[in-house]
Amino acid sequence: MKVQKFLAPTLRDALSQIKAELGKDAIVLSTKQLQQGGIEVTATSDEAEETPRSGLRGAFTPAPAAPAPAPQAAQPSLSELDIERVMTPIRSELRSLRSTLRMLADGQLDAGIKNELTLLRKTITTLRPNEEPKKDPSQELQAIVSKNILVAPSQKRVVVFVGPTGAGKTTTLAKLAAREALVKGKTVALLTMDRHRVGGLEQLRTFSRLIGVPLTVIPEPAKLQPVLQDLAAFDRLYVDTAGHSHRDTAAIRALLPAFVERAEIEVHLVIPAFISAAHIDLLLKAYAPLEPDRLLFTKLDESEDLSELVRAPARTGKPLSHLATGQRVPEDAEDATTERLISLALKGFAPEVSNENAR
Ligand SMILES: Nc1nc2c(ncn2[C@@H]2O[C@H](COP(=O)(O)OP(=O)(O)OP(=O)(O)O)[C@@H](O)[C@H]2O)c(=O)[nH]1
Ligand SMILES: [Mg+2]
Repeated sequence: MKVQKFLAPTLRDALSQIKAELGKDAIVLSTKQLQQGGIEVTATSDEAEETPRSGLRGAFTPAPAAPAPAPQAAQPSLSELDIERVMTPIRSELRSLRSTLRMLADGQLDAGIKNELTLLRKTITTLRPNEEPKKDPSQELQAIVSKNILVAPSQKRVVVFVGPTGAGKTTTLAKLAAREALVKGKTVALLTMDRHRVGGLEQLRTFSRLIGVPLTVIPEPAKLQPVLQDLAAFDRLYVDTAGHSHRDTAAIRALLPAFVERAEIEVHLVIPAFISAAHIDLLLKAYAPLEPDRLLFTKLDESEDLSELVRAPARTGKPLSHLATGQRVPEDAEDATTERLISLALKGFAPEVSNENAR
């Protein structure tokens, strides 16, 4: 018996090969669809060895059955059987393709593709912050400026400074009082509600003597209003308070009795320019009960990033009144203007070069 395997791209080619090699009476024993493509056909030329199990008979002619050969017409042609064997995996492949096409038509695969896209989009979004080109800060700030009021001068007779400890309240108060009294020739008085800080009163007393204006100590917040009436003859009254961190909300609220009558009073929240935007927002929140009318930034000379000078008033809706740029009284204070804020936010603070240093 000669059993031989034939590899061919199609069954038709395989059968041609078998016919050429084993003759037209060859019997196909098995066929196998190959994964890499093509077909493997095992065939024999020995009709005596044929087994009935396969039902695979001679590829080209029916094999004669030993005892009583069945009539040829009653059996399917061998070629058909072979083709059927080959067709089974092809049919299953077609079925799978058909179901894939149906899924496509139903949009089920679409959902899969959508999920893939969503994942891709998420990945791209997480990458984007590093990839995005940086915005032009000047354009960004100009856009803020065009939509918001950033500055407003002091408009009321009584100016009260509140804010965190060491922000520069007392020093800035002295600068402004000196300017009003000495430069503008206004009648000015200093008042203080700060009874906490060691040396605080002495500090203010020194300033009042230097500027030549009276100082009144307010023993408790509720006493502010009557004193304001007593000092009705003065053009400007500057009121100092003790510093409180944003965490000390009780102490901040304790100042409320001073503000029962607000018509004459303007509250300025004094903030060191070097603190973060988040810290500024915490201060705004903590001091909200006192309803600050203005923000006042100090210590510009100690700060690197001054963009909050533009951003904070836009974000909070509270305009800036003044800026403090150093320790010198009264020189290191100025009125806030929009142009100055943009310049400071973009270029930072540049201290004046004194003649002494220049030499
Ligand atoms: N570099 C710089 N220092 C400043 C500025 N303003 C105030 N200071 C200094 O900051 C320190 C604290 O200033 P004060 O005016 O006492 O601050 P305060 O807010 O009254 O402080 P408390 O009363 O303790 O809450 C002092 O040494 C000031 O000279 C400023 O604009 N720039
Ligand atoms: Mg003080």
